[in-house]
Amino acid sequence: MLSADTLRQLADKIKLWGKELGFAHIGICDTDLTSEEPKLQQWLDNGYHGDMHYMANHGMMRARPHELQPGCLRVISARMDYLSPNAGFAINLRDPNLAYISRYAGGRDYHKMMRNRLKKLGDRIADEMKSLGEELPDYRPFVDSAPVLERPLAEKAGIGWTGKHSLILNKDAGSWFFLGELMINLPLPVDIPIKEGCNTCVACIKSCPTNAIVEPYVVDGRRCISYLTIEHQGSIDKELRPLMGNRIYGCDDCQLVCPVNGAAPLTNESDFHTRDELTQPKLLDLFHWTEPEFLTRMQGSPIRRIGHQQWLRNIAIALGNAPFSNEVIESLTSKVASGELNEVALEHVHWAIEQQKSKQITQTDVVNRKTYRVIKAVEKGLPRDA
Ligand code: B12
Ligand code: SF4
Ligand code: SF4
Repeated sequence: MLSADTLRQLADKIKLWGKELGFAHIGICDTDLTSEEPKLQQWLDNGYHGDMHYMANHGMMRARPHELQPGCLRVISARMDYLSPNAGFAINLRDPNLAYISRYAGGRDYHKMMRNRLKKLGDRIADEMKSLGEELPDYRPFVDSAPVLERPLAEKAGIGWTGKHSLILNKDAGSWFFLGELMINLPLPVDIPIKEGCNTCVACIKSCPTNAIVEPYVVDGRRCISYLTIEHQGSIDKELRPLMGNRIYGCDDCQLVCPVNGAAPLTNESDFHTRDELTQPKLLDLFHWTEPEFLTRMQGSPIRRIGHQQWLRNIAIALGNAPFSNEVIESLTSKVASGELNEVALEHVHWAIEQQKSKQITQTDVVNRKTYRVIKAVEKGLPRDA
């Protein structure tokens, strides 16, 4: 049985080891998320999870870490920063012939890397327990695992507060970070949640291109560009397509306009640096990648997970939103002729051709007004990353 003093010292060591393993912040909380259960249930009842069926499958287990990992007493919540240098947010959003790819996805997939580091943290705790002559602890790492309600846990553990865009943010760290957890059966001392909040700011709600933030702290997943481009495999609502602009994988707008991100640190992990081919990529170049090329170039990237057809579907929407160009129409038409498209991708490519042709007659604004305001906010508020 560990004394309160030994547990406190152990918690301090865990935070130190976490830093050595590349985590920017480690916090500890208990496993009680009872107050979150009605909010999660309401979100599911509203159907905001769309076809992310895994969100509903686990029932309330997502809010009950001790049911997920029997014996678990504490959750060690960890933050890892991912903002790459030379983010070029505004450069990409301003040019509708370039693709915008969410900045979390420009480098290597974070899941395995973070899970391994969390496992190492668990192993170090086990070594320490052994050297103290104590029983070895049970622990299990989670990163973005469907069953865990990661944001409320991070909030409880003092990593940050819940922003009105529903992400966790912190005045020193902004929100450009991933979350991961180590569940453990030790009664470590818990951290205190941060009191800070968004106050009267509503910038993220106002700037969301598809109005997915339906009320403060609540995102209707079905309208979020991240869901549409990554999670949703079927046809995308025609009303939403023009609002997606050139965002072909994820979206960052609600974080781009957030004043708290002005002070966000860059990542220390070179694994998260944007790959050359994804730094200001031309839509047409990406559209021309064959399936083997897509699979080779996206090796180790989270983008690979969506597959080549969904990749083409997403780019087709952006090409439909791009300014009129004969080259674009020719590329879209030859893709149809190639016979390589599945039904869903084909329908989007036909849509893009129609959009392009309609612009031949009426050249409309290439960047819509909301996106223009986001670009301005980035250039003013995030000059380093613009
Ligand atoms: C499903 C999912 C999505 C879905 C749904 C998003 C959503 N808002 O739920 C989609 C695909 C749209 C998505 C998008 C993104 N995601 Co995502 N996603 C998840 C996942 C797997 C589950 C989230 C979840 O449980 N949603 C269900 C709802 C009910 O939970 P919630 O949003 O946390 O809601 C709570 C609060 O809003 C709160 N609440 C409700 N009312 C009120 C009122 C007040 C006053 C307060 C304080 C709180 C509050 O109660 C709710 C229940 O606890 C997590 C990983 C995980 N396992 O947790 C990653 C995760 C949340 N995603 C992440 C990221 C990075 C993104 C994107 C930024 C990716 C991108 N750039 O494209 C976008 C951001 C969109 C956005 N604004 O949320 C990170 C967030 C890191 C952070 N800093 O917070 C996570 C934690 C993954 C990770 N391991 O790092 N995501
Ligand atoms: S990620 Fe984009 S689409 Fe999703 S809530 Fe944020 S601004 Fe809206
Ligand atoms: S943009 Fe404003 S309201 Fe939205 S998360 Fe940032 S501070 Fe909060």
